[in-house]
Amino acid sequence: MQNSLFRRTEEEKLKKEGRVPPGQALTQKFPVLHYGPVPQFDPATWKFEVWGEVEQPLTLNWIEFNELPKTSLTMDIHCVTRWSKFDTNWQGVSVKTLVDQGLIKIKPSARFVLQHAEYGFSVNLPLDIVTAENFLLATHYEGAPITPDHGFPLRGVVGAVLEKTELVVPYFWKGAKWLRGLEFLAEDAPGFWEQAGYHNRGDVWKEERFG
Ligand SMILES: Nc1nc2c(c(=O)[nH]1)N[C@H]1C(S)=C(S)[C@@H](COP(=O)(O)O)O[C@H]1N2
Ligand SMILES: [Mo]
Repeated sequence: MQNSLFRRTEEEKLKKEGRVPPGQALTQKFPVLHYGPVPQFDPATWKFEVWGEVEQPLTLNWIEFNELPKTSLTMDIHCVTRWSKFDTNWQGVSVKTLVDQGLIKIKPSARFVLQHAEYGFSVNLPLDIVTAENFLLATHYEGAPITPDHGFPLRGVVGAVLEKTELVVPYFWKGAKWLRGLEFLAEDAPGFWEQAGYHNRGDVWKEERFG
């Protein structure tokens, strides 16, 4: 963690505002964290799929995905390895929009969602988080396409939306980079990091780091 006077002054200010969760420190960089290699993106074969507890499965190619209405979100993100980044801006498609537009019709039996990414990576979240405003299928970070090591062309992002502090705030691992689909589930199923010993819920403010 860099320790410039600027970083520490900024961190003090955020702490006074009650925005720094326990055990976290401000970073002004953007660390890269993932298991395995960075996958190649081929727009000709890339597909985004939705299946499971939905009325009808959905498949969108890269062109179709980019025609969906986009949303912009500013949120704080908190990595379980103890760095936090504040006021990060993301652009992409919210699941809420897909539901509102009737593209996804969620069955009443659905309670959880698994994000499926390249190389079989997965991560689970409760349905109410995925359909809330703090969850985004993100294509852009700070106005530019997400870089390959941060998840290009699509990643899930979940964080604290400032106006929604009453929501559970999951650690940043709960967003899958190189996202390829969403599976709606009646029963919870642990994802990659959850199976490796991380907490199933991962609430930042309760410091739910390990299960
Ligand atoms: N596909 C994939 N997504 C992933 C991971 C991973 O290993 N594979 N790691 C998660 C973890 S542990 C973190 S902290 C964030 C890191 O995102 P960043 O590299 O953009 O900072 O990605 C999450 N998404
Ligand atoms: Mo992480």
